Amino acid sequence: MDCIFCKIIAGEIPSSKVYEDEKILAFNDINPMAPVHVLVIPKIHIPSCDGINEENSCFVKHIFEKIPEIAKTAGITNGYRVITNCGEDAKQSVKHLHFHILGGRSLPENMG
Ligand code: DGP
Repeated sequence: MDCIFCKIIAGEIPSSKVYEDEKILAFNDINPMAPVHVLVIPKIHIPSCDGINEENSCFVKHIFEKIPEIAKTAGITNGYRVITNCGEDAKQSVKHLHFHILGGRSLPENMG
């Protein structure tokens, strides 16, 4: 499958890893929008939020259970924002479900 995040999971493309376990991987975004900008992805290919279902939602549950630990590991101490872009209007560019964790400074109020 020609998916850049599946290639990162497989180790075919290098990444700056923040956290990994059997279900998920967290790594630094290549184009950071904040001092801390981590992406958290499931280790199975789910194209976007639209692809979440009863069979795979355990990966999403696990991501949210681990986000506080990942944010702390990444150095965030004073709050953070979690964002996922889904589809055209949201400008989703990588078609593998991912959650952005943004922090490390006071973030703008306007989200679009
Ligand atoms: P989105 O626009 O929500 O689909 O965000 C995709 C993000 O993925 C974007 O912030 C840049 C990041 N990204 C794309 N390719 C790579 C890559 O090869 N390595 C890393 N670390 N991040 C990537």
